[in-house]
Amino acid sequence: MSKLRAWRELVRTSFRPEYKFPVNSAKNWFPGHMHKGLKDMQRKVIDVDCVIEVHDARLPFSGRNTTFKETISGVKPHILVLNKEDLVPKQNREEIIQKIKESDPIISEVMFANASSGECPSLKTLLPKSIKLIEKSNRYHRVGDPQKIIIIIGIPNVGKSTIINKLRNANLHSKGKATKVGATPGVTRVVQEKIRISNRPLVYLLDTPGISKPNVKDMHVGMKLACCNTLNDMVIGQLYICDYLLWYLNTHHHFDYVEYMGLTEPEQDCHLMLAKSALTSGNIVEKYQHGVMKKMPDYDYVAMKFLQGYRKGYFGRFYLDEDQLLDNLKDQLGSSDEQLGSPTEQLGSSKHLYYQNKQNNIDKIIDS
Ligand SMILES: Nc1nc2c(ncn2[C@@H]2O[C@H](COP(=O)(O)OP(=O)(O)OP(=O)(O)O)[C@@H](O)[C@H]2O)c(=O)[nH]1
Ligand SMILES: [Mg+2]
Repeated sequence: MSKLRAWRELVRTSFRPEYKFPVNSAKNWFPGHMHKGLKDMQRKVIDVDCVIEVHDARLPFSGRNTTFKETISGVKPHILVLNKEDLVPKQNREEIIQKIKESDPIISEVMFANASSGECPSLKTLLPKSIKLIEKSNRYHRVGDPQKIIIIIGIPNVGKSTIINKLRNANLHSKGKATKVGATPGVTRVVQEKIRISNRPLVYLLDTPGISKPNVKDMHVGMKLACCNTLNDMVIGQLYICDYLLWYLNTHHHFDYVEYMGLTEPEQDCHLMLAKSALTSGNIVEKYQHGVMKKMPDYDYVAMKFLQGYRKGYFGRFYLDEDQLLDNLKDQLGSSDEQLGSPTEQLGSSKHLYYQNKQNNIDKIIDS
C-alpha cells in the first residue's frame, strides 16, 4: 500500500472525524479601532463611487463581513477580489465565481488576484473594470464630478493595502508604499486620506482598517479565519489554532505538514505532534515546573512554525472551504452553530482539562 493510501486509511480508521470545540471565555473579537473604522467608513461611503472588497481566496464562501453589505456598499458597484490566489488551486475558479455571484447578487464582479507577485494580470484589469462600472452606474449627487473615488474594504490582513500600493505604483509609475502593509492583522487602523492612483481619469482610493465580523456564529468559520491570520493569534490562542488546522489537514488529506514538521506519519493529537516536532528539530527549552527545572518542547516556536508553514503555502495549495465546494457538510456546519457566540467566547474554560491528559503522554516521550 502506498504511503498516502496508508495515511488516508489511518485517518479514516483512527482519527477524530469531527472537530469538537472546547469552551472559552476570552473576549476580544471586535477591538475598538474596528468600531471606529466602521463608523468612519459609513460616513465616507456617501462620497464614493465604487466599493472594492478584498477577501482571502482560501475562504471563498465564508468569513466575509456581511455588515459591509448592509451599511457600506448597497447601491454602489461592488467588486470582490479574492486575494492570495497563490495559496489556492487553479482549478474550480469559474465554478467558485459563479457560486458567489448566485448567492450574492449585489456583487458586480469577482476576480482572483495575487497582490504580492510582481505581475498579476487580473489586478491590471481592476482599475479599468472599476472605472467602467462607475461610468455605467448612477452617481446621484456626484454626476459631473471628474474625480472618481473607490473605497477598499474587507476583513483584516487580506491584502487591502498591498493592492492599493500595487495599483498606485502601476498607474502612476511610482515606487514605494503610499499605505502601510504588514504580516499581522490590524496594520491599517484608521480610514486613510484619499490616495491618488491615476491621473487620467482622476481616481482616488480610500484604504480602510480591516473590520472583522462582529460575531461569528459558525465556529468552523471563526477557526478558519484564525488559521488565515485574519485576527490576531492571541485572540484565540496559538495552540487552539494549531489544533484546528491539524484536524482540517488530516480530515482533508493534506499531509505535506508531516515532512515539514519532521514527523514520520500524520498525528491527530496536536500537543503530541508539536512535541515530536520539537524533539526532532531540537527545539527544547528549560522551564521551572513545580520548583524543578525541566526540559520541555518549545511549543511556542513549533506552533508558530506550523502556522507559518500553512500561511506561507508550504502545505500545498488548497481551500479551507473545500466542503462547500463539494456541496456536502454544508447543512451540518450551518445548523449546529446557530446558538453559539463568538469563537473566543467558546474556547477556553475547559482549557486545562483539554491539555491535562496530553501532558502525561508528552512527559513520557521526553523521558524516553
Ligand atoms: N501570499 C500572499 N500574501 C499576500 C498577498 N497580498 C498581500 N499579502 C500579504 O498579506 C499581508 C497583509 O497585507 P496588507 O496589505 O497589510 O493587508 P491589509 O488587508 O491591508 O491588512 P490590515 O490593514 O491589517 O487590515 C502582508 O504580509 C502581505 O505581504 C498575496 O496575494 N499573496
Ligand atoms: Mg491595511
